Order: sequence, then structure tokens, then C-alpha cells
Amino acid sequence: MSDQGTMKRDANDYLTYYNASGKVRTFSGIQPSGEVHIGNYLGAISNWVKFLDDYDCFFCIVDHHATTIAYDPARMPARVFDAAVANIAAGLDPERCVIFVQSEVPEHTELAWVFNTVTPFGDLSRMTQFKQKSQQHEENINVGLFTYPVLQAADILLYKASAVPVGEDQVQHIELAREIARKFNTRYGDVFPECQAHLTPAKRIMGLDGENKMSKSLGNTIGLLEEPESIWKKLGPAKTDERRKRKTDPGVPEDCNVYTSYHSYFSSPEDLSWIQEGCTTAGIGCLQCKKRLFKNMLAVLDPIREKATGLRARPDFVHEVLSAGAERCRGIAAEVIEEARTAMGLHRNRV
Ligand code: AQP
Repeated sequence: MSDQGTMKRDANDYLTYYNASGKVRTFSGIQPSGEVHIGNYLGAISNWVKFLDDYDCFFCIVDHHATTIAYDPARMPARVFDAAVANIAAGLDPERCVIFVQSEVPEHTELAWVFNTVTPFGDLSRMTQFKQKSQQHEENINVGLFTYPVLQAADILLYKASAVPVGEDQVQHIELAREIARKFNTRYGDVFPECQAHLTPAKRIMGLDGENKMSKSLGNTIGLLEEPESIWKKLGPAKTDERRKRKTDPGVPEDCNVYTSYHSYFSSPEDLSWIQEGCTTAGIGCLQCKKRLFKNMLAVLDPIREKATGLRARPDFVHEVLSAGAERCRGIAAEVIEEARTAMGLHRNRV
């Protein structure tokens, strides 16, 4: 079945792809590089769920991306499965979106090669994530780490996705993907849309250390599916406003990571006012404040964890979702890669 839609400029003059039903495509991905955490959830996955009604949605477990850092091959299948479980449990209804694994659609890597040939080396060298990851993984600065954003551009544009809901750390990559599409289109004709990043208010959730972005690889996370006792063990010692050395010292909620990164997104406006009043007058202590956060977090996380437990008991269902997703994607990918090859003259003239 052909998936052909149309390309038009949107209200902001970005070249946009509309599928055969007139819907804009969404693509986003998550690396199976560790436990899915509340930063991933608040910054990205919860936003993906909001796209389900109005967009043609594609969500990918990007395993090729995860191989750019050292990993244990024996654990990768379980990580991919866990990522699928966490995302479905968090609200990615397989009836309303496509969920699949990147390496099961080989055209991602073919398109990445094509995009390598239109991506300026200088642009890639300016990518902040490459600089950070090179420092974190000094012993393994591989070319894949450097060309990571090119593969990411291929992931998105292989489905002609225009809307890309991500956390703030990925905005630079999405802007580069748009430039790559423009470079390709200028050289070979309009094949790819000019994708745009979509952020949530929780675009950069800080880790429990209060110093770095919450990151799977930094050990500063609260897992989306983590058991309550384990979450509480982490929240108890979590850094708060340094002014509050004693319970009688007033504090400033805006200078407290527990308030800005977690309460802001898990707690009700009434609870936020209660903290504002209690913290600034030293009417409540940090422990009381954290206990309220813990209760509010569990109200959101308990149903997700319970759903995940149900999914783990039905592994065949999860694998069927991923297999069906890959099949759907391979159909679209074959058409788009053929369009790109033709535009580039990569076909034989048969007589
Ligand atoms: N702390 C965060 N706040 C808001 N959004 C975040 N995202 C990640 N961390 C935060 C967003 O989650 C989506 C999936 O991320 P990813 O797992 O593919 O990549 P990542 O950004 O590399 O995630 P991590 O946790 O930081 O992993 P490691 O440590 O392996 O590098 C993306 O949309 C991302 O923006």
C-alpha cells in the first residue's frame, strides 16, 4: 500500500509533509541505554502521548544510537524490551501509534550514509552532545558518536516526520536535521520536510545531584518504573536549597532542585502554594516537603508501574507490537529511500 502524501509549507513557512489522511507525522526516539527515567517521561514521553490524537505518530527504540557507547551485547535485548514496556505503560497506545526498533529497519543506516554526504563536517563538530559524550567516554570516541546526529536526521526524515517532540538537549540535533533536509533538497529536489522540535515545559529535568541533566548514564535518575521504597531512598538525601541547613532556616523554593525539577511537574497548584508559604517562612521542613512530593509522584507513577507489570506478563504482546511496527515502517522506508535514490540518480537506466 502506498503511503504517499503531500509536501506543503506550513503557517511558519516550513516545508511540511502531510500523510495521505492529511496528518502531520511525528517521530521521536529513546535509547535503550539504561532505565527509562522521569526526565525522559516529563521531557519527552508524556509529550509523545499528547501527540497521539492529532498526529501520525512513530516512536522508535534507537538501538543503533545506544551502541555508540560501550555496552554489554548480552543485555541489549532486555533493554530494548524494557524500553518498549516503559513507553507503552506510560501511554503510547500501540493502537494509535507505531512503536518499533531502529535496527529492524535497515533503511535508517542507508539514509544516514546519504545524509553524511550533505552534512558539513564543521556543523557536526559544533554539536554539544558530541563534546559532552567525548569527555564522558574518553576511551571510546568513535566516529558513530560523531555522526550520531546524522543517523538521528535519517531516523526522522525517513518517515518525512515534521514534528519532533524532544527534550531541550536534542534541539540542536533537530535543527541540524532540518539543515540536512534543506541541503539535500537544494541539491536533489524537495524530498524531505523541514522538521521542527516540540518541547514541553519540563524540557530539562535536572538529576538528583541538582547539577546535571537527569541522564541514564550519570546515576542521578529516578526510574519511571522504580519501586516506591527505592524512590524514597533517593529522595530522602536529595539536594535542596542550601540555605535550609536547619528546619528553622527559611528557604527559596526557586533555588531548590526538588521544587523546580519535581514538585513543579508532579504537584498541584495548591501543594505548590503550600510549599511556597511553608518553605519561605520555615513553617515546613525539607522532609515534609519531600514526603508530599513522594505522595504526588506515586499518584502518577503507580499506575504506570502497574501497567508495566501487566505488560511484562505478556511478552508476546510486546514483541508483536514491535514486529508489526517494524513491518509498517519497512513499507514506508522502502518508498522514501527509493525516492531519495531516484532524486540522486542512484538507479540504472534499463534499455
Ligand atoms: N533530563 C531530561 N529532561 C528532559 N528531557 C530529557 N530527555 C532525556 N533526558 C531528559 C529526553 O528524553 C528523550 C529520550 O532520550 P534518550 O534516552 O534517547 O537520550 P538522552 O538524551 O541521551 O537520554 P539520557 O537519559 O541522558 O541518556 P544517556 O545518559 O544514555 O545519554 C529525548 O527526547 C531527550 O531529549
